[in-house]
Amino acid sequence: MPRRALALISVTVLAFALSACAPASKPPLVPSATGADPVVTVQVVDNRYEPSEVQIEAGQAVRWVFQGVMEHDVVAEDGSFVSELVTTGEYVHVFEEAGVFAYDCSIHPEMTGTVVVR
Ligand SMILES: [Cu+2]
Repeated sequence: MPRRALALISVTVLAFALSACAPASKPPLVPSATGADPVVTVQVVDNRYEPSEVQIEAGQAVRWVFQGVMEHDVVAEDGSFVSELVTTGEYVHVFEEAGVFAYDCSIHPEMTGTVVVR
């Protein structure tokens, strides 16, 4: 096989591998909590979480309200809360245990936030 053909195949395989791994890196969706009464609200705008850090007590809930022109989501580092990519609506999660929970937007890595549960 000519060397140029081999190079072309290598590039094609590499491009496919890269495109295939991007969506797979997002953990499975965790449904928004229903019936919870959130104590804090985080605005999701282009391109940040406002405020980027919130503090709550164990058993309390956080609400994220999506307001960006672009799609964003909320993806916990540990996969414990994962929203859909949306431009409107809200997502609620109840934090049952104390800890520090880091999250980001799956398509805007510069968007980062933290929920501190005491
Ligand atoms: Cu985003």
